[in-house]
Amino acid sequence: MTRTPTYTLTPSPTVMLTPTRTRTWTPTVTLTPTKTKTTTPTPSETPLGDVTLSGLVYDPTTGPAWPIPGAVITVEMCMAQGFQTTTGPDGCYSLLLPGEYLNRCMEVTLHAWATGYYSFAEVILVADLRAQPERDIGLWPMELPMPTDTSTSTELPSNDSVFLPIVLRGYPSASPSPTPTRTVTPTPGATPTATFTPTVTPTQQPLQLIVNPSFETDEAWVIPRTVYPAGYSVSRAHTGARSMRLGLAPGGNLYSYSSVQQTVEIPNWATRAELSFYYFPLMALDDGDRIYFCVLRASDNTILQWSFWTDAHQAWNLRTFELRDYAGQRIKVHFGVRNDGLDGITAVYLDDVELWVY
Ligand SMILES: [Ca+2]
Ligand SMILES: [Ca+2]
Repeated sequence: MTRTPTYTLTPSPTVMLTPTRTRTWTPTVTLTPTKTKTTTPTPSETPLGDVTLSGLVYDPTTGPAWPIPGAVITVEMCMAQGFQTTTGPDGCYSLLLPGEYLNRCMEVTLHAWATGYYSFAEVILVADLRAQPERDIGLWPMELPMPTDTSTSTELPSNDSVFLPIVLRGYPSASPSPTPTRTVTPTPGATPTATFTPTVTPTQQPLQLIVNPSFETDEAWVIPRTVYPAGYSVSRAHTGARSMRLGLAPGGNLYSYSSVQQTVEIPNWATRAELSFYYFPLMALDDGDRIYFCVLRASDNTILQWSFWTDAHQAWNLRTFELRDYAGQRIKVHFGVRNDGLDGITAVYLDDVELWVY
């Protein structure tokens, strides 16, 4: 029943997990910011209110932080102005943000992207940015989501073209820059909550948005084509006869992602949007394998939030996520398992995925 950690990994030469992760950080590198401002940035002191944003861009799925070189970092200001740099060989970046721009904005948007990864975007209050200018960014690896052979593949765009950034640099400030009218008092440390004012229609009935929530038919769910795709399974079911298998069925071990997703539109009147699901994990702890859930923006697959975890409790576990932040948006709910190809293997059965909006 419990798998003994036999240490007989075949020394396959296709090792995907052993790039030399020695951080060859030669301190002479001093990342050359692609934007050479005439003012020489003095990174430490900021007499004019400049901020030097810096940090590490890494792959969070690989256990220890795995640096991503060549990632592009962009900060968009509230006016038509942006600043950009890339990460060095060690995955680190440094970007000078002039105070003359920062002081005109309540918040800025931090973007990061790299080839082979989902792009990242976060709105940050300028006050928070000043308080914490070191920002490490995790980028989630793409799984080459492609249409499944069967069906409704309309919302899967061709991959490579959708992550192009919008770099607004040096454009004449288009249309009077909206003066920030938000009455937010930026308490340091507070997470920037978007002040979204839903128009509540009290008579609205609760809705369940997930189609085919119990995986009893083949409709609605999209299974990205990976080296080991997810699949419908009759091995276990929380209700009905079937569930969705994520991860590896017993057999060999393989570095792989297995995932399933469905596109939904959260109504703009939603004040609550509770996603719930049951999952039955077959995994060992002390392994690099991960279960994960993420929310993607449907239009371009930008990852909006993610969570990954391990769970060795071999039972139907219930888990929930609150998705009301996406009211009025089309999103993809995306479930997956990442096997690291080492030690044990992980399979997770997913069933009864429901998204109730109120
Ligand atoms: Ca079922
Ligand atoms: Ca493993």
